[in-house]
Amino acid sequence: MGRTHDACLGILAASAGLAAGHLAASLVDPASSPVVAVGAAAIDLAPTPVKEWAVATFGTADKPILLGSVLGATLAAAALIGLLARRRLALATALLTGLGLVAGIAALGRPVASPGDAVPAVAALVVGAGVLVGLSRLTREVAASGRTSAEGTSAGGVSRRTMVGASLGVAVAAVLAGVAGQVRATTRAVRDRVLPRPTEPAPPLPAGLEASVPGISPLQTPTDRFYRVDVNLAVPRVQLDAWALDVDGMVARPLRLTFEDLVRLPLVERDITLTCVSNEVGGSYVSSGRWLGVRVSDLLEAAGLEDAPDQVLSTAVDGFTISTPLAALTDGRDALVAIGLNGSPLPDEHGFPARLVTPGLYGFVGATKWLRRLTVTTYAAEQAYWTQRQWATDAPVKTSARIDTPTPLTTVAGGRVAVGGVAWAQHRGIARVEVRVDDGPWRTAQLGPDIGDDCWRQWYLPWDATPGLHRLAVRATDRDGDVQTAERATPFPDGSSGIQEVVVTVT
Ligand SMILES: Nc1nc2c(c(=O)[nH]1)N[C@H]1C(S)=C(S)[C@@H](COP(=O)(O)O)O[C@H]1N2
Ligand SMILES: [Mo]
Repeated sequence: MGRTHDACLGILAASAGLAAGHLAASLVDPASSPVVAVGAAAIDLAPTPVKEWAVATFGTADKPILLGSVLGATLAAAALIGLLARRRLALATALLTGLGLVAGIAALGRPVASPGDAVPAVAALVVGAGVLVGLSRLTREVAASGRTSAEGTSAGGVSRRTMVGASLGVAVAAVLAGVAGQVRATTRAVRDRVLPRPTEPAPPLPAGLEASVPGISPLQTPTDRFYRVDVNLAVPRVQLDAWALDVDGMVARPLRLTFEDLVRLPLVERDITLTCVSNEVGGSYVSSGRWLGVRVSDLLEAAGLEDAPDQVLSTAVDGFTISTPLAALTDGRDALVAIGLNGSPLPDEHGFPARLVTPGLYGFVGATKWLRRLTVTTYAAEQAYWTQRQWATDAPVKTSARIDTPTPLTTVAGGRVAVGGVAWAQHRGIARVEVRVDDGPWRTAQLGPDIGDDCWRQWYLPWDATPGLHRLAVRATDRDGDVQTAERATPFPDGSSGIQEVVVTVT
């Protein structure tokens, strides 16, 4: 039994520990699972440029890649610990304890951690160290009996079999614990999910252009295709009976509303497009949905504003914060505490049980998921997560258009080709979309049904395509008359301004 055996032993011990920790975390808080907690701490500590680089380079794969890296680094360290264990078991155990400590500190260092969140790290440590010490002893016994069997006894074979059996047992138990933890962490009782009827329903959706222009984004994004952006490695799973929404800060009457209280208030249904400021030109971080919720202005009115607040700081169940200009919540637009999306309760990924949706603002300043608290305050007094990272405090959505079809770098048959996509200028509305082929003139596209200024607009242009390589460009104009330009003005990171160009080959 050589170095490979020793390294595997370390890896097995760490895997068993991580699996035990994952299972324990599913009972307390999935976000305190060792790998998840360390990954989240890494996101938190990473300088903003690193975060932006990761999102730009890996896109939505950034989370699996981060978790994979943390797991890989842990197992690599575990292999080294395994190599040490044969001669210096005490040192190896101490190093393994160090890994457990890192996980524990990461879990407890989160903005909303309770002492119980240390349990997964402790479980990981106890199981990992137990397996390391146990298997190391076995290894020594096998080696010793191997020497005696060479001198004539037959005990060595039995011991070796015991070793293999014990390792397999640990491996199977680890897989079972890991899977059980994952299943527990991602399921929640269905009875939590009850959606009340709107007091003010939205009219039925008109038929969108998706029926006639293949490839164009549907007027309403199906919930399972709605883009997802957040800093969470583990999706918070909120238990309804332990949840309430607080409205506090500079108010005359602080409110605490349970889900039952919330759904008894007037509920409106609105079609609103949500966009991420990190959406690249032509990117997919934009979606439209039919939201059901309570107007934020109703809540603020019930609480009664006092003094001179200028922002509402919203806090999620995990302590993440977003600040929204008070003006955007009280100027008459339909900013909502939403509890439903497309006729169903919010999916966990999109903020169950309640989230903020602010028409016209990028998600990072107006769309807090897993909402727990609305604090009426000032920018001078409180800074939100992204504000602390030097992002803008106010971020109105830029007028933008996207070409959905034809897709970039594809080959299309010559003749009549439908160029189509969506355009959005939430809360200002789209007045015009224009398409340019190569260096030709800007030609006005047909617009799809208008379902309000807060929702995107489908558009299409029939194009007589001639053989060769062509460049298609699109730009939108909002109802304020602002034309989308090629410049990517950046008052905050990235910014989805700039026009999209798509290159296609026509045969
Ligand atoms: N709690 C919480 N809410 C959040 C975020 C987050 O990281 N945590 N990200 C925001 C950002 S940057 C965007 S663009 C939107 C995305 O909402 P969606 O994932 O439902 O599309 O959620 C916002 N709300
Ligand atoms: Mo975002």
